[in-house]
Amino acid sequence: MQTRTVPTQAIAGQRPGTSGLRKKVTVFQQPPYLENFVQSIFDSLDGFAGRTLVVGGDGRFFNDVAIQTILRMAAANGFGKVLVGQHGILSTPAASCVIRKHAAFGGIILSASHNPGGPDGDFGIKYNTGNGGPAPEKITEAIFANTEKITRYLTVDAADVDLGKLGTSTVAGMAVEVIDSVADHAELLASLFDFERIGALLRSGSFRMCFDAMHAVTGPYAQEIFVKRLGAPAASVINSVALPDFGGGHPDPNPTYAEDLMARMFAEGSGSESAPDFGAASDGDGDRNMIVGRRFVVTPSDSLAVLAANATLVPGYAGGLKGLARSMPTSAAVDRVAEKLGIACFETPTGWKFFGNLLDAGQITLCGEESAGTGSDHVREKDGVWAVLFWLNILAVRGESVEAIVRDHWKTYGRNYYSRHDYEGVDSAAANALIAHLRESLATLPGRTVAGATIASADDFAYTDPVDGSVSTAQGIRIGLADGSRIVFRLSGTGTEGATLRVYLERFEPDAAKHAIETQAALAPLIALADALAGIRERTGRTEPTVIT
Ligand code: VG1
Ligand code: CO
Repeated sequence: MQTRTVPTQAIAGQRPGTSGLRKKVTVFQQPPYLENFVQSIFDSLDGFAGRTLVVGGDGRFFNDVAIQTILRMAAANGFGKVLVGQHGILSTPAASCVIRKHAAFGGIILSASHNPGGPDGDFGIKYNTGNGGPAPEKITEAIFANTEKITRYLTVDAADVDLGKLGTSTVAGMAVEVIDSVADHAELLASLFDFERIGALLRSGSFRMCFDAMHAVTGPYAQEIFVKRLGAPAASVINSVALPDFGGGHPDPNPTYAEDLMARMFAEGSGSESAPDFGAASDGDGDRNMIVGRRFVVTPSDSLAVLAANATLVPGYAGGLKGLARSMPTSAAVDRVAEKLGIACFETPTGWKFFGNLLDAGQITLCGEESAGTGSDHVREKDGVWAVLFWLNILAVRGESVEAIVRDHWKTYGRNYYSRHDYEGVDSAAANALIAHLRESLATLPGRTVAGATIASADDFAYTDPVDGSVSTAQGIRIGLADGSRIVFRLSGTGTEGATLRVYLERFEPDAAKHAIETQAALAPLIALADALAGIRERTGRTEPTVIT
């Protein structure tokens, strides 16, 4: 093998965010942007000589080109083998599954997840460790440090691998095995859920489902699992052809961007024109899920709580749950379930990488985020199709509607009214100043009454990992009110244009007679308070959020 050492220079701004490095496709397309980052990943790892690397992505524009570059660099750096999904496709949870099942050293996932794709869209790349999970901050910071001092990258001269053909070939002596993108993940999911019972429900003719793959990576997974294995009618899966630009859409499963699904789930017609019983959507890389009942959207924080409360109905979790975890901005609905079950509930910073240690240590079984991510210890990523199957399994056993199950949950545990307001593409300087201003006022806020509300606590969330003791600071501004309500402010770490301000609003309502209020109305006083505290309108020039979830 002829390794080629190519001189290069550090490129500024290659620090991974909440979930890997995300930039415009046009940025990644300019050598040596991708090469520098990939070499910096390899330079931050030890002991991979001769070992296996998993590579795959969400199929977005530039995915195939980037994979060929990575294969040559993996060979030059001394990996023994690469497992790559057919056509370069692996959903994020499937990649996690493949890393674990094949005891790989780690994996590189190419995705900008819920960000739009195409030649003018976004691209992304992240490294997952041998447990199948996103690299912890210790590694992402080491990668970043390497990007700042890189002087060369290693590659080989070799032809492209045919990613369409299953089987093994070589790149400069390194084995490359093209694997079925779906098989391993589907097999794992079949071992957790009651496929017979779910299949019977989907084939019954009296239950209709609509899964919206949003022209993203879950298309092939949904076809194989829902249609082929479970026998759902073909019409149960829409937008299932994965496209490099996601059909021009924004593959973020929320009521604003999943328009097709929302139109169907809120349809007023009758018979086959009526709204299906169950709707769901996933995102670009298949790790998120949105759950919708007939004319009823399930808030992701509630969905996590409902799955936890009903987990023992599902074969894979029939033995009970070890513990639960949620990201800090996620509502405390799941905390109430943990309390009732007498198990621990951990509060972690935003991003799946913070769940890894708790899952590895066997301290938690289920975890989730308000951003439509739910998962368990079956892999080390959030898993969209898994969450949909979990809901289907519960629906098949309980025989009630989605809405009835959620309303019943509120009756038992109380309702955590919850909403997130996103202000996208805000001027970065203005967004940073807004957060800085809040940070400076933290010490003076407790005890003060603003817009009629008494503030009980105010801090900038810091987290000490209970397993390895690592500390993460500045993870979001939390304002707690005397009545238990809460507002959280943080800036997104996944965007590529300007800044995205996220404002998370939460109010607990124990009284079942007050569970039917429209969410934004129920949170109106908090929305006003958020503006009064942070000066959102004044500082960003925005009168309303870009997206409300
Ligand atoms: C967002 C979500 C966070 C999620 C992350 C990656 O991060 O808020 O909960 O883990 O995206 O999800 P941020 O920093 O933009 O708020 V995915 O599906 O885009 O990989
Ligand atoms: Co995603």
